[in-house]
Amino acid sequence: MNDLTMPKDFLWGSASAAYQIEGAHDKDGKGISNWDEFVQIPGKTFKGTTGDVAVDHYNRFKEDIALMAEMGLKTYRFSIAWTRIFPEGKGAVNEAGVAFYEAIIDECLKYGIEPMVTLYHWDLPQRLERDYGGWESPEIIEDFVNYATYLFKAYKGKVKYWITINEQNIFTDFGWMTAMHPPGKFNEEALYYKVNHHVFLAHAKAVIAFKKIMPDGKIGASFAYSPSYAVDCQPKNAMAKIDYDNLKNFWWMDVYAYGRYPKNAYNYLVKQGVAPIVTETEQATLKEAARLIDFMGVNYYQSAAVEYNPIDGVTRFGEMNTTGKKGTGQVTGLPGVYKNPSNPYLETTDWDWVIDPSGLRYACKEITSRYDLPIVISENGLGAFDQKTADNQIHDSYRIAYLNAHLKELLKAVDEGCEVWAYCTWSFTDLLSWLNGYQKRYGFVYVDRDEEGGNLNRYKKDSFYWYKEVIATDGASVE
Ligand code: BGP
Repeated sequence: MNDLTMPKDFLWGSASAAYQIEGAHDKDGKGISNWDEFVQIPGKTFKGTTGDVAVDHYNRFKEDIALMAEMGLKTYRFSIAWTRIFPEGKGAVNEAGVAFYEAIIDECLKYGIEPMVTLYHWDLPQRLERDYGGWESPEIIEDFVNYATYLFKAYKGKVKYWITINEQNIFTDFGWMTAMHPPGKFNEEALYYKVNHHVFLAHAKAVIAFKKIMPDGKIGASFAYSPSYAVDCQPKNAMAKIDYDNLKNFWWMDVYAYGRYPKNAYNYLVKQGVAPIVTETEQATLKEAARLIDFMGVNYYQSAAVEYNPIDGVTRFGEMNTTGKKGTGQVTGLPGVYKNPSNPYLETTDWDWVIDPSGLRYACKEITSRYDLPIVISENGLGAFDQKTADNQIHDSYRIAYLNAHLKELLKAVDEGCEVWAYCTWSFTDLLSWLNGYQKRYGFVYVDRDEEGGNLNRYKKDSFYWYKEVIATDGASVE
């Protein structure tokens, strides 16, 4: 037994996202999202997988939440599909969609599970994309705030924890730089920063609206944080690290926490001719929201090694490993600034993601010293190939080892003075991985389906029982 534990009210949780689990893509009045359309483009997803059926959580949420209760989960983080609430992004409300999420919330509350709601986990109403280019237009800010405000009012008194935006850094990078997510644009750097600016303002205005409706509620954004290590102490590599942090990490977290962009990065982007324009009113809005947010949400999967990248060095557009064939991912970077080589001290997953438990503690300490904010770990987990045996067992000892090692570091982070409110694993059931199909599994609960389909039955993996014990002992069973 470990002598470090989490406080009694610690939110042991698990997370999901609407498009990745629900299915029922055209049921009960739901509108069409950017993802519903994007997955139809040949070559965009692994073996053409879609979330049309996903793992059918839409019809099986009671079974899934009963399993969460059996495990003893304290919080369930899920996202709301904007298109179920406002099928056209704005205008008429779809009551069936509002009722669907209310049923999920009530089911959680019935078992004493705290619902944690993400407003935007990447599925944008296609109508807004068509009408004005979605996030490319400032028009989206008001539509997002209306959508958010509607939900704050609808679920006030039932939902205390809210996440505005999931991984703004990822969906904008994939959407406007590498063309891997909708709207599938390539190397549109100025637009990428403009889009981000709109997302920041939408987040900020939603936070301000939230505090008027639920002054005691808790709100923040979830950032995909890869803390960085310079490959060595050569000054040019140390410089590459600080540039990487300013451009790839603080660019987002500083706006959430301070309401302003990091100066050196902004200056660099001005020289490149791609910096977003910030008006005085916008600046004030960002600062006001920064004063109001309650926590920094962190999705932690891996750290990044950083090295100086010559001007004729690697670009941002290397191949990403979406097949699970180890070693097929390529090194990427920003010419003249930094690159992210592999870290010789760390193992990787089959999808070439670095496994670095101590990076989680590093991330918490950086946030604590830089922002002095409470932390919600809104995602952490291992994507792996799992095998179901003939007698329906799933022996995922590698997942237990991964989560155990990360939790150990999180316990140490708390012991070292970080205020951590929640830890949500990704994910509770297996689900669709956006670009990697169904074969990259993350859940405590195995779902019997693959790229072609399946019967969707649920089976508890070994990790299910392991996490149950962790929760029951407040973390003392972490080895
Ligand atoms: C995060 C997303 C999740 C989830 C997870 C695992 O970036 O917020 O939605 O997909 O990563 O990533 P992947 O599915 O690519 O393995």
